Amino acid sequence: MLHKKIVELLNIQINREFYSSYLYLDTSNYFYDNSLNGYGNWFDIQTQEENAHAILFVKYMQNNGERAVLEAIAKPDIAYKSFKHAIDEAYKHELFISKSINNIYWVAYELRDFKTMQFLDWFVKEQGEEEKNVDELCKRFELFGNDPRGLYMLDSEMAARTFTPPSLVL
Ligand code: OFO
Repeated sequence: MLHKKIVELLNIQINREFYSSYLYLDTSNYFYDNSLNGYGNWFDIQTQEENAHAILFVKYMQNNGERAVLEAIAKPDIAYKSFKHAIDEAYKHELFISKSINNIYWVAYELRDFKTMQFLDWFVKEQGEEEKNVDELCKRFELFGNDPRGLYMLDSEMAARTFTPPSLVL
């Protein structure tokens, strides 16, 4: 049995993970629409990762006798003003998600819910990696993205990203 506060926060997190997936699909669309297919691919993969994260939360609830409540997913409505703006928004979003996961961790800690803390350990680490990856995306864009040849090279690099399903075993 999970505490009702944990159930409530996990349900919110499921929606946030699905929203992340939706947001990055929109970002991917934006880049494809601007012929930066490598960045489009990078955000496509991110979309798949976020979707997988949402499912992991759903599974965790199932494994603990709880049925996840699937709420409506908000419309991603950021009007990107530039390529850099789109990447910066992704970084901002990752910081928000890290905060959200840390908050569940904190509540689990207060409730001495060691099982949920252990489940969340993987996500805490994953968010650390995602923050680093998107921060690197921002920095590399600042360095090379304003030069057409630099941008072409960056975009080609982004095309190489592939999806690896999460390694977390529930
Ligand atoms: Fe779900 O990993 Fe980032 O947001």
